[in-house]
Amino acid sequence: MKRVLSGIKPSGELNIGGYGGALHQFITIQHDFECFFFVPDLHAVTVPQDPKELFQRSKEIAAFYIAAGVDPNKATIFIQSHVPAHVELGWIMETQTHFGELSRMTQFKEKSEGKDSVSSALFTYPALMAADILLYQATHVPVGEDQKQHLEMTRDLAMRFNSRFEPTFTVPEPIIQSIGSRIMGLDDPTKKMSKSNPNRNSYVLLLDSPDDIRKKLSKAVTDSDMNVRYDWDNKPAVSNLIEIYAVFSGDSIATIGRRYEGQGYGTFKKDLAEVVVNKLVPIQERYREIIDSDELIRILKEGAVKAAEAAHSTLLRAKMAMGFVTF
Ligand code: AQP
Repeated sequence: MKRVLSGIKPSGELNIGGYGGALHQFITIQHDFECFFFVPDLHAVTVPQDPKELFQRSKEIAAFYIAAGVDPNKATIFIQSHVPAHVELGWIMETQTHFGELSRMTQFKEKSEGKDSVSSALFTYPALMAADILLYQATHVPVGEDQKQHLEMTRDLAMRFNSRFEPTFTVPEPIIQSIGSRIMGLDDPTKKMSKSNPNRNSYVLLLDSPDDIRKKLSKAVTDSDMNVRYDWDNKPAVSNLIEIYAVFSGDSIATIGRRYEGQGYGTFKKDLAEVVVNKLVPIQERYREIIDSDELIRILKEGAVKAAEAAHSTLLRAKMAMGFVTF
């Protein structure tokens, strides 16, 4: 059975980067895989979070999964901290992880750069991520470019554990989509579009009003060439916008290139905004129906029970393999 685990951290308001790199994929893969889509709240707290915001954002991310089209009857949707097995296997994974490996993680280097102090959990984050994936015996993990290194480490840890003790974990494969796996900031195409960027014009939020979406996309940086062409080496800002267009319209890069050949940026940016608005408005409507509903609570409670059942047998096997006393 092919199984997927993936999630989006509740570390800020969801933007079209997370949509392109994750959520958008969830909708299609749910038909081909048994899916576990979780809200990694334990990962979010590796950097300081305001408690009220964390509470709200965790519900928001789950509501967006459903609003964007994840079917809770097909996929299991749950909040990570509702399944304690994550923390328990996370600790076990830490015991198998080398300090040097963690030190090489580029995300840790980026997130700790220039900070006086960071939590030790930010450093050991990849061990918890490995536990998340391995608990469910996931065969596949959809990842954005930036998570490739962490998934590689998950694979190493699974193989290390399997050979040191006994075969326990499935070694997962990445699914990296060619389009939308790295959506860059609207203000700077050399930086990934990120929830935690303080510049609100660097991203379009999934909850932005149609007017704000239009404004932000019209202000997005381009270049002085005035030619809509997909060429990451020479035209990264425009290539990024073309990629966003492709994710939100479903059109291929070649089709978009042909459509806007010789037309300059004005028309292209206006059409791009309409493509994004048309996709987001129905998602926003469904989101507003469910965010404060009993339906959402029911889905999350049922999801936690199903996830805990699936996680339990792996955790038990891992503990037995290591020699823990289990009854
Ligand atoms: N800009 C992006 N382009 C493509 N994929 C992206 N992802 C996130 N941003 C982009 C992918 O979405 C999945 C979930 O990401 P996440 O929110 O859990 O973590 P993140 O990558 O750390 O997201 P942010 O927005 O950068 O959050 P902060 O600023 O809080 O760290 C992942 O597969 C990710 O690759």
